[in-house]
Amino acid sequence: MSFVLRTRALRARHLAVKPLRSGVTQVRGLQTDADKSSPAESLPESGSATFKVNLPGDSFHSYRCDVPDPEIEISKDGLVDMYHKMVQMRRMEQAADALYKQKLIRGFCHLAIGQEAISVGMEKAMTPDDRVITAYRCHTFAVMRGGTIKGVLAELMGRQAGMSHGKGGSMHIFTPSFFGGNGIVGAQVPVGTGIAFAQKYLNKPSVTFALYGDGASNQGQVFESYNMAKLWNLPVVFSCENNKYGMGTSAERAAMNTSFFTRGDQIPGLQVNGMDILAVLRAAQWAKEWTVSGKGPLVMEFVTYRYGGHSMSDPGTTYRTREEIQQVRSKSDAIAGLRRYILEWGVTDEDSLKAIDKSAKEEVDHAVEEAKQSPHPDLKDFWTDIYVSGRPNLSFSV
Ligand SMILES: Cc1ncc(C[n+]2csc(CCOP(=O)(O)OP(=O)(O)O)c2C)c(N)n1
Ligand SMILES: [Mg+2]
Repeated sequence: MSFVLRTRALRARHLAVKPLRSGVTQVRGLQTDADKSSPAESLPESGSATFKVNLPGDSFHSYRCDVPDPEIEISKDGLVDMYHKMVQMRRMEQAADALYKQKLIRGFCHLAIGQEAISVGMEKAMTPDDRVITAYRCHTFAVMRGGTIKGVLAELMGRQAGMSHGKGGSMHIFTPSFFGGNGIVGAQVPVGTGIAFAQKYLNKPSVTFALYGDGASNQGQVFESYNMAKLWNLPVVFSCENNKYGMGTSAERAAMNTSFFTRGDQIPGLQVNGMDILAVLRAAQWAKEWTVSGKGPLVMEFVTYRYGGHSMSDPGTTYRTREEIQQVRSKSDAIAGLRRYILEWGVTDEDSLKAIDKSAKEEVDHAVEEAKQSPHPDLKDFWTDIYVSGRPNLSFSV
């Protein structure tokens, strides 16, 4: 084929796989509404007593394994707690957006507005012994894993009160169970596999969730990690947040197989409605049971969406339409979905939810003010926290 013909053929193919501009690219057959679960029994009086909820059967798709039982036990307090956390996380990210526009945050800033159900829902299934490692869209995970809103915002602003004393930025935020915040696309996946290796080596009954994006899924080091994890049956859940885009490129244009949960070859996989927090929670519980019982790794795909651009420097509307974003917001927003569960199931009333919204705003406003008051690091501290001095203590804390 001549060069011209081949170029034309490639262009035709490229156009054929381009997502329709008129609507969101749907993941075949997976239910992505945020509010289609329903209680299987009447709700108890007590806030702490659990009751059963049925998830729609098509909240999950599986590969080389059975889907989890689409039933979950949750309490009224548990639902309200998750609502509070999701609202807090959205407010925190919105505050970061505003601080960036005020030039109080400089450099890169990647927000997870739209994806809150994943960090908040997963956390509910985890214990402090479990480990999490993510890419750069990490602020909400850092708070869920023991960080603070003030610590994240101050870190983004480069202040001493930041979780890395203002010297790391969003891609260098850690807690004892959260291993960052990593800027090199995909690089956290082999590191997460190594953490899971240590968990297995030390006989810990815990799991590592290694998060990465749909774009990162095409990285060679991700497949190398899959291979070693399956060879050694490590307790790692490769957790792909499929928000449909890697920077300005849709998953359809970047990946030969967009069913990310099937990409582990011998590793079983699960695709999950990442907009219904109850589906996320159920999937994370199931994945934890699977890995801790010694069955080896899993590849989990959370189907989600980011409302904003890739980072603050991307308006996010040149490679997708405003209607597409609006359609997801109005149909699948995770916070609106949980709000509807709480109100329709009679967990609490509208006024209580408004009070939670108000207190979440106040908590974040307060954190912003405190972070602003914190000074920048001293010049002398620029040379600390770089190497471990002397003989490092090699006892692991995984
Ligand atoms: C090794 C490497 N290649 C390229 C980049 C530039 N880059 C930053 S983010 C990104 C897209 C990643 O998309 P995805 O994995 O889907 O994550 P999302 O931003 O959607 O959360 C790219 C290509 C990078 N940081 N590292
Ligand atoms: Mg992505």
